[in-house]
Amino acid sequence: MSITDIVSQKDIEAALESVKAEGSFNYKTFFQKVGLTGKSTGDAKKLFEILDRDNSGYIEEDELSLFLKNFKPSARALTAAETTAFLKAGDSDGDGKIGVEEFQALVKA
Ligand SMILES: [Ca+2]
Repeated sequence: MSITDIVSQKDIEAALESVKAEGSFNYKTFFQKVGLTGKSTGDAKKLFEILDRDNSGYIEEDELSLFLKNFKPSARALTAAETTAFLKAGDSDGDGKIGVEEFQALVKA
């Protein structure tokens, strides 16, 4: 499974360009730009599996900080503040990590 099976290379480039500056990452805007908003739960699950690098069944904080690198290896890591905000937005049950259903809800929103 490759990220470009889910979203287009062109949209990835444009979305990454828009979050180049540290502190500029907002998951909602990014999901929109990269074409994820409104994707099916199946596509959201595929992306979740890419983001869950250690296959633990959850996206933990360290994996979340590397979020942009899944779209392009040379992309920057998220700052601590960006990672925390992203985690808070997705972690609706408050266990400190994002499960697949929580992630699907984020993509749908
Ligand atoms: Ca994980």
